[in-house]
Amino acid sequence: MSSSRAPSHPASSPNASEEGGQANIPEIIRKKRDGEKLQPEEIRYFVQALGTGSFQEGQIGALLMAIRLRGMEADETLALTREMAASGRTLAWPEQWRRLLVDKHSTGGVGDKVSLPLAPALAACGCKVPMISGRGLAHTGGTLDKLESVPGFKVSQSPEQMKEILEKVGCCIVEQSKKLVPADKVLYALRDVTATVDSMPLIISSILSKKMVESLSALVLDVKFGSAALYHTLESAQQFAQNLVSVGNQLGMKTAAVLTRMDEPLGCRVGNSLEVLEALQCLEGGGPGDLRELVITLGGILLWQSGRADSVPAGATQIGQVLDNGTALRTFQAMLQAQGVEPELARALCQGTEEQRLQVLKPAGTQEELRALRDGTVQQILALPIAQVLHSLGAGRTQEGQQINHRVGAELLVTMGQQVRKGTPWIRIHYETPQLSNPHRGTLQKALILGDAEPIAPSSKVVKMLLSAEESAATGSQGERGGIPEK
Ligand code: IUR
Repeated sequence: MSSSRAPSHPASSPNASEEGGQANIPEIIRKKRDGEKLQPEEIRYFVQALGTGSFQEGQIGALLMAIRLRGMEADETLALTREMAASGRTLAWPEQWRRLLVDKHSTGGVGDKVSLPLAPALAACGCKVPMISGRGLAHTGGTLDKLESVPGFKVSQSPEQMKEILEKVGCCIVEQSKKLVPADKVLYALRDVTATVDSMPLIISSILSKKMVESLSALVLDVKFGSAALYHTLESAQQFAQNLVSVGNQLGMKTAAVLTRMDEPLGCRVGNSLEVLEALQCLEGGGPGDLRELVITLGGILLWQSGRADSVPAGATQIGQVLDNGTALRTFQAMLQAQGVEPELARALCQGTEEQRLQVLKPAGTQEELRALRDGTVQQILALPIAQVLHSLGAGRTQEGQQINHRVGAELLVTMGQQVRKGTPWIRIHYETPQLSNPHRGTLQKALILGDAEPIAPSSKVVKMLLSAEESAATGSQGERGGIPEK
């Protein structure tokens, strides 16, 4: 496999922020702090300096905050994305894979384990999925953290190992590394601890630099909106999705986006190892309906974009078939093994009973159920307070590199629209140290919103699709849910 490598030293210093041939880093920070536009050379200098240690951590944090507060213009974001992608190697694949290379990425949610079933389902349909994923950011969970709850799973894979796994299995899920998008590895971890996660140019460059390095043919983005998402309103998420789709297309990937609701958790389980268990249910053709719906919708779009299905619904049907007939699950098992999991453990997880799975994933020491405080119909189960409590119980990080507890999590015991009686258990919290406290219990109780309305059926989380420009032209318009466009 061939690959290209960026120069390992910063380019010549930018004129505007140059002092006697030395780049003046405080000047780059000052410019962005004061709302000025950074020049492409300054952006290149910044990204290349991340790899050489010439920026102090405090300076990186300051520039991130300046970008968070002042934003970036479209061409600055595009330049940042390209430079981040060029900070490491670009993956190059056999020519015959060209149309098969697809991937999905989400902007982060609570209980969002979609990548775990989706990558093997796509591989089972003949695609190649070289997924470079992320860890938890802020209160949201990360695919890599979920997979690391499986003993032996190695998220760190070289480009050569990725190619081998793609040849054998069809999909892999790996982390950024010194070789792969190293600039994102540095910035991703620092954003998480400097309150700069929710910056549009930083999110766009983080997501699309990883995808650009994968040399994809087609990409679908799951853009979340709602009280537990980075974007709270449909309008702001749609604006963001349009920017993502536009930059993705400019970078040569057929890019589509789906806008999905993130007020309640996706599925019924939140927390790393609990989410692996739920992903396995989905891979067996079961599991919560909202999870399956999102997996088959995103997969359907990718199969259609890559020419493996005549329409999005036809693609969704294919994904449903490989979930139902066991081929996606067998592909997941093969991926676990290829990424370091002992064959017996992978078999116990993928072919075993729930009990055998729990022997591998080891539940948390303590489990406690909270009960409904009154009679009523479940109107909402707010994901944000649940995620915040789990984060403070050790499911997420407050410092870079911090160890997390993969066993911390929550199981929802009621569903939207269900009628419950006072005293009905509605959530089971899994924890160890720190212990669940009364303030935690109080916060969690506020997450269950009960009303007096008649029971209602849960509504779909998929609200809207934005297809790439080329596909929009082919289908006539952006697709709304319920009117999934035919090619
Ligand atoms: N996923 C990423 O890879 N990067 C981000 O910034 C977010 C999600 I938010």
